[in-house]
Amino acid sequence: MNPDFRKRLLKGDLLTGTVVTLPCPAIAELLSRAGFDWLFIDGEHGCLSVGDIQLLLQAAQPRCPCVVRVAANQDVAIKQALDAGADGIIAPLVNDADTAARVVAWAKYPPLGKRSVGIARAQGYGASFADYVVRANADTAVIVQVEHVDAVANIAAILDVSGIDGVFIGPYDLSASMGKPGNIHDADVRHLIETVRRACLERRMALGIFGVDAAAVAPFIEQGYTLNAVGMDTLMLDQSARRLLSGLKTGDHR
Ligand code: 3PY
Ligand code: MG
Repeated sequence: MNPDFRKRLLKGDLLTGTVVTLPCPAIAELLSRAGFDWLFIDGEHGCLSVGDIQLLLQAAQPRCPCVVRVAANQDVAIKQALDAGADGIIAPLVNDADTAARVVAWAKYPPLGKRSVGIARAQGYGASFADYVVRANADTAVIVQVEHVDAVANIAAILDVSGIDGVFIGPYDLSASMGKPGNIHDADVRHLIETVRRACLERRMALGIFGVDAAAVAPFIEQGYTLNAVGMDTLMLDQSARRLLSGLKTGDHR
């Protein structure tokens, strides 16, 4: 586990990551060398088993901190990601304070929470167990996704939950919850995103967002978003493959 990630998150450092969805360790390794501050390992929408997630973590760490977006807000997904060695978790669709409190509890050992104690990769398969158990609560980042109209309505109560280190806006699910799936530039969607930004900045809560490319994320960085994920392994591969081929066909390579 990389103790710096949570510290940098809380300090408000600009942390630019990218999303890994493919169960291929070489891709995580390659992206970990590209200069990103963190990798967003997508256990929710990526085709990743717990075993795949561990292989991605092994390929990218300790070069690059990795945060796992868990498949669902339940204790099993959270403890498996952390036991595999994630530097933090991102919990999807955290729509109210009770859910946020449960996520924190499942991610932190007692007395702060209720995380169950295992012996796995995070604990050095036993060799660094004692050290890990002492450090884990301080070094594990807990990030909640605000990506539903209900979450925006409950934003103050969610931010009041102790133990949340950051908020990550999911613009796509947020737009879907408003009956406008994918319409992330819609004025009403933008209005709710701005509501979340103000609430987070008022409380000095680290805030981030996902965007498919630099143009999508850059305006948010200017507005104080520090924990951002730009692009995705699949998009990068698809776009560069198409660009390569069309450059050859049209002569744009010259
Ligand atoms: C969303 O836009 O819904 C996301 O979860 C992005 O990560
Ligand atoms: Mg989402």
